[in-house]
Amino acid sequence: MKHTRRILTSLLFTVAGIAAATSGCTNALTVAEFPTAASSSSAQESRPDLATQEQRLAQHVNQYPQVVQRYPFDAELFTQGLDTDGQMLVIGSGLYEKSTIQRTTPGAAPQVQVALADDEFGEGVAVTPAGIWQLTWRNHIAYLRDLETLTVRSTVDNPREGWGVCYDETSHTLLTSDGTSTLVVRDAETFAELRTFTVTLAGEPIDQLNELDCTDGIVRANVWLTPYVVTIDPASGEVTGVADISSLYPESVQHNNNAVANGVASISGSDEFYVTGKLWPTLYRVRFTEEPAHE
Ligand SMILES: [Ca+2]
Repeated sequence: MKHTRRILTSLLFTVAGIAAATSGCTNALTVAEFPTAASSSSAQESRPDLATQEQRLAQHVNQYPQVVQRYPFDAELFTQGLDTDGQMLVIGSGLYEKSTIQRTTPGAAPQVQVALADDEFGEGVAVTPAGIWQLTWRNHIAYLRDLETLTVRSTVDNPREGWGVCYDETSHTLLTSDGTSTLVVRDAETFAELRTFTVTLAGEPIDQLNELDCTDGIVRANVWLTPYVVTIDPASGEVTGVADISSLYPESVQHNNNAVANGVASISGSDEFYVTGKLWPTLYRVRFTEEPAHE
């Protein structure tokens, strides 16, 4: 499996390099979420090199997923958001003309599914007492949806790109990512920005933060284009753990550079998580351990 991981990692470096060189290309999948396209030049200059960042993350890996259960998952979903309240599963998917949000249970067909407008690109989702938040990538809006019907209750402006979102019940706040190393703490009912902080590993920023999970005051984030899920202390912004989930990459997507790991949802009342990726045919229930799984 280590061999497979090296191949995958090298593939991801290559993809990132190609994307960097061809950010004006018309392949929607390739440019989707490519972070420099809408960033200021000054922000770009201070951003870490993707390959260097992936090497830094690899050096700090100290967690691995142990699979508790596998469920079939809709491989048509370009998964951008995954959350659960312990019973229902809420899944947000992206791509123009294909974005949806659904509520379901693991392994089951959608109970309720709503399509976004064709010109909207859906991103992260978060279940809160007030409803379900769903971000859009560059539409500069976020939706608060009804918990049951998923119909839109309110629409708010978001000048940032929308990537990941999670709800921290201990502080009753949202956390959002925008593809940089910055996370934004927000009012969970109004979406208003309360504060921002920078996520760092050994003192250096970690960029490309994507899908998020908040549980017990701890934040986890997929790092885009990598098989890594970082654990973050929101008080300091420091990365306190790096999980390597490359062992979960399904065979069917290993040729697809866009089908990266994306989606982490802690299961309340347990130390387990749902984990999946874009276009993955499998949803995993895992717990993170310090030892790689024996295969
Ligand atoms: Ca999540």
